[in-house]
Amino acid sequence: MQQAEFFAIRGVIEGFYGTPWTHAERLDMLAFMGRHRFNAYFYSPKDDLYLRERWQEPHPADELRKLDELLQQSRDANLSFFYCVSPGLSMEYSNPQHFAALMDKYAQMFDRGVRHFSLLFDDIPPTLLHDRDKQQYEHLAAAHVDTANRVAAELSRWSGENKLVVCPTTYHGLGNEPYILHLGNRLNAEIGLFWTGRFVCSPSLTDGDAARFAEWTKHLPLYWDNYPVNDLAMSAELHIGPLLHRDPQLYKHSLGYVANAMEYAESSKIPLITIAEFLHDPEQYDAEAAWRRAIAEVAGETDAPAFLRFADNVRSSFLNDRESPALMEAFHEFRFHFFHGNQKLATNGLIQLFQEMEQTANDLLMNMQNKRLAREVRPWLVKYWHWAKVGQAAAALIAEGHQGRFVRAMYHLLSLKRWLKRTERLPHKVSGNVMRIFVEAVLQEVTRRGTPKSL
Ligand code: LOG
Repeated sequence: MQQAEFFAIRGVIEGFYGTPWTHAERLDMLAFMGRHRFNAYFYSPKDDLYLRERWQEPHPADELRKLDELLQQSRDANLSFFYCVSPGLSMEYSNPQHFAALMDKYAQMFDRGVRHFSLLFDDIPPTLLHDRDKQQYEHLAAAHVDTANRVAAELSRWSGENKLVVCPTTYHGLGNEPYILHLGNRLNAEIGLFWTGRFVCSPSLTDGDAARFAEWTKHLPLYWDNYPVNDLAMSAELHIGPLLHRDPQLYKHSLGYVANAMEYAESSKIPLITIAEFLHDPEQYDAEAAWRRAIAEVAGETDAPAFLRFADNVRSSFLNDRESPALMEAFHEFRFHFFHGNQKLATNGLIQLFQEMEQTANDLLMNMQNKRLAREVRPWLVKYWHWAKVGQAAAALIAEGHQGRFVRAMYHLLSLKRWLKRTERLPHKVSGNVMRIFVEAVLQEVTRRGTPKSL
């Protein structure tokens, strides 16, 4: 007998700003999702014109052909394909023609076999835009309730199988804000309601918050978790760390969980595998172990050790502020031995550490087997390589200074400053502040000791 699932909906949403996945990436992602027992894909790239900006226009023929292939692939992978429309930038909710255009849009997909639909009202102006709507509705929430309930009614006339999920305009918070209270309490009970938790990007999701949200809105939250997405202000970060701080009991008050992915399809698979493990057995979920398995699968067994060393320095996100734990540990050890033990050994260890770091970066930059992954993570790897150069200059400076060879120390100091400047010009976030703090400590020490004398 099949084991009962914790979350009824286990999905991925292509819901980021930025370049949408290519058709090939999507097909590949759907197969990947099937293998990892996700059961829903939400088709909603923010920059697909026909889903948002030009929502009233039907999809052109070549797009429909691709959609047909996606639908077939979803069926093969046992996934519900959720077709999502975001009309809120321009829709006049009280205008029957606009409503008809919206239903025509859904009908285009219904005719091709889609039975899962979504109506997204995120990231639109928070008030009514059109005079006619202002006359007809008290506020935005009233317009959204009316529209969503009418869409649901129409969809259920087409088929009893049809399902609708709505993303509210207030999609984060507690669930007792005026808009969501109004919407939740009047929205037809069968309609799913997205929620990102307390924040747009919520550092934690708790069962207690979920229970209160459900009490206030009369809907179990359908989590729209903004991880691993790294769009807009997060674009310098590569979100390949494991899923963290999602309450193991979350499923008790939840309709499901949907992860918003990165525009980097291949890299997204790493956190998505950890998410799949969480969804399948939240109570036994072990983030580190899941992460190692994920890296072995996506990077491949051969590259996994090097990739792990690199990835340890791109863990940081709103989920995790413990960046570069292995490097941090190495710095603590160096400090201890340098000040309380054998300084030469300590310095040699440091030199070796940064040489290995450069070697890891070079190996991955030149020889990674997963070429798509290599292409996506390249800017972060280049930054990692630069930090290795900075580290080598700092270690050489310490070694020469320690032995009283001031001219050589001076050379390494200048080299350190040059590499640091080059490195800090690269916007991609690698190693958070760990390398920077280390280098600052070295520079301070040089200044304090006045070594070389001219400084
Ligand atoms: C968007 C989402 C975007 C994400 C992260 C929701 C419901 N909507 O603030 O498309 O990828 O934040 O930037 C969002 O989260 N709005």
